[in-house]
Amino acid sequence: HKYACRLQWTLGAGEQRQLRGGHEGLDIDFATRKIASHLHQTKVIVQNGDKFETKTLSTFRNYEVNFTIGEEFEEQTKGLDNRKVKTLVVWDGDKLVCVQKGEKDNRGWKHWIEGDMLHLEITVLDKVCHQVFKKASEIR
Ligand code: 1AG
Repeated sequence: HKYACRLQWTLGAGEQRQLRGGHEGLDIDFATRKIASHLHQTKVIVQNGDKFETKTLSTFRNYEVNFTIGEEFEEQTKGLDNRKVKTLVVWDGDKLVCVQKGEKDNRGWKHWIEGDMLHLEITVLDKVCHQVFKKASEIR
């Protein structure tokens, strides 16, 4: 984890396994849920030591969040559910684990890599969404 690298990954529709209700758990309206659940997303992660810049890109909306491992910060989930949360990201072994404290309990995500695949598990309340991204490119 100690080197600088830029990784880009793509998520195709159908590679997202959702135990139904993740969007509902965040109070996302029906129309937005319909669009969001069929999106192809691209995840761009730039790591420089403990610092991460992440971008989630799609034709519908983009979401960017930057963080430093072990440093809590205020995250505004602009364009997602538009809430304010206190976010902390740490390493748990080879998993990047994020806890988002706020109005919604048990909220956060985990990232890990298996071969050419980037996994993302997003949780809110008792809902879990598992996304699997394929590696698109790597530039060092
Ligand atoms: C995230 O990734 C979430 C990134 O923090 C967005 C992925 C899924 C959507 C999450 C919640 C649903 C809320 C609103 C739906 C509306 C629009 C969907 C737009 C999706 C593309 C941006 C964790 C980590 C970030 O990778 O570093």
